[in-house]
Amino acid sequence: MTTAVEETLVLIKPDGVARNLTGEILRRIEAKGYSLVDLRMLQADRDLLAQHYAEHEGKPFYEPLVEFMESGPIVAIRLAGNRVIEGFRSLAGATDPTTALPGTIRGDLARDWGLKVQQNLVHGSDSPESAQRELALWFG
Ligand code: IDP
Repeated sequence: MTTAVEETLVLIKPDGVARNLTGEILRRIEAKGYSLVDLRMLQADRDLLAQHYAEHEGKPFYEPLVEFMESGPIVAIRLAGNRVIEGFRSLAGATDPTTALPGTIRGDLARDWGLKVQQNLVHGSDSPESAQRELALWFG
């Protein structure tokens, strides 16, 4: 096992905020031992979302995804901890709430509510490069 203190970008997506799950999601993150370095609530505009999801442009789910992410406020979190990039993704669970394991944020909280797969409550950066790029986008 290696140790590496990292930072990652976590987003509580509009479904998480609308369903009053911000506290529950933050509780799980803090209980795991990660540190909230910075946190802001904002309504993301299309330009920010287009940059954030640039790798998915052109895919069939891109437009519904951007529309969903524009649909309400998002909580953006700069999160720090030992191997937090991989660790938070493990805490979040699989992308599709239907197959996300029990014990994960998506597995426990998204299954019966997110009727569409994009409604999976949270985002977490998937690599150190993505984390750096996404943190710069959302926190400047
Ligand atoms: P991740 O959020 O688990 O890293 P990505 O593959 O990066 O998953 O996809 C970004 C987001 O796009 C997902 O969280 C989900 O909201 C949405 N998404 C991914 N694949 C699909 C799909 O096949 N249909 C609809 N939405 C999708």
